[in-house]
Amino acid sequence: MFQKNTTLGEFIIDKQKHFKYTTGELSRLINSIRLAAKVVNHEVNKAGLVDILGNASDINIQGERQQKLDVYANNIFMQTMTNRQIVCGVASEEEDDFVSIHSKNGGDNNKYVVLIDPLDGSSNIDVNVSVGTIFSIYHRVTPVGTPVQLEDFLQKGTKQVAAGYIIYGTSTMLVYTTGHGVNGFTLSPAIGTFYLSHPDMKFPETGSIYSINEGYYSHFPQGVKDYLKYCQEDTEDRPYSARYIGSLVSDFHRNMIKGGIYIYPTSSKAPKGKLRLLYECNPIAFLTEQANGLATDGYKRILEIEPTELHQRVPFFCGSKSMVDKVHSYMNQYP
Ligand code: AHM
Ligand code: MG
Repeated sequence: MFQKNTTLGEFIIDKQKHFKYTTGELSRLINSIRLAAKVVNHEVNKAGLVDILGNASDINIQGERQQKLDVYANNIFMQTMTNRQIVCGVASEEEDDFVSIHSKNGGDNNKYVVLIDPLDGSSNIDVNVSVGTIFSIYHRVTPVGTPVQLEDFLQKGTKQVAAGYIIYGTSTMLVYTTGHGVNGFTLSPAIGTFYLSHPDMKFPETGSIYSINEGYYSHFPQGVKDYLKYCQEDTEDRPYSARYIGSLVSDFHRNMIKGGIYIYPTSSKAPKGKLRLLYECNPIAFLTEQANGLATDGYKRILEIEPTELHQRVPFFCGSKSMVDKVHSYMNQYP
């Protein structure tokens, strides 16, 4: 059992023993994410002070306007991965295509690819509300030493080696899993070190919070509408509380700690949902399952969806087991 004053650096080294025949490559990779997170955190915290607010002129692949900090965070994470040459490829929610990374020293032995959403929920930046970074790590499937291919990124979520997020909130935290539970580390701003603050995080079996953008109610599938009515019924343990930040990492983080459900369903306006399978749903689903929760598309496990494209969208239901089971019972009435 770890002391609460264990640093993330110490924790990563200790956990290396989970990986048979380890070369330390995954540890170095998580360390570099830790480093990039600190740089981005510094910039996010300055957002209200410097002239970094407002929209950059770029429109991303999703057709959405990028905020300047999105661009900044994307550059920092991409540069960290490329310059440190610890992965063979990176795909970012902010980039059209994946990037293949060649080792300058001719090694080309790196075996991991990273998929990243560098700054999720960025429409919250200019109102001083929490945002996050989400990452997902896989073993490449093509031969080491050759340029990475699309198939290295289009892997089912069950194949993830590690996943996590950084939440830039009232405190900055890094929460991650390598398939052996979920652990959360809080950044000490004075010292610049992440300390283990939330060991072995677990969703409560049930909860009383539901998080969904209810403004789109009239566009939702009937199963979701019926479930929302259930949440609002006046019984001994209901109505539930509605809490929606509009920043997936923050909504997820709260629900994991307090017990709750997050839903971004399909709608008549967004028939495939909004969230991206590879950059948002798979990593959050891996964390959810490692924390005893459930993550589905309303019917089946997110982690078993076979990806067909880098920027694929899926409906997303995730949270405390009994709450996700309950919403399924409504969804299954309209298969
Ligand atoms: P983004 O990747 O463009 O930031 O969008 C993802 C975000 C999630 O963090 C959040 O849960 C959701 O979009 C909010 O969407 P909406 O404003 O439609 O409720
Ligand atoms: Mg996003």
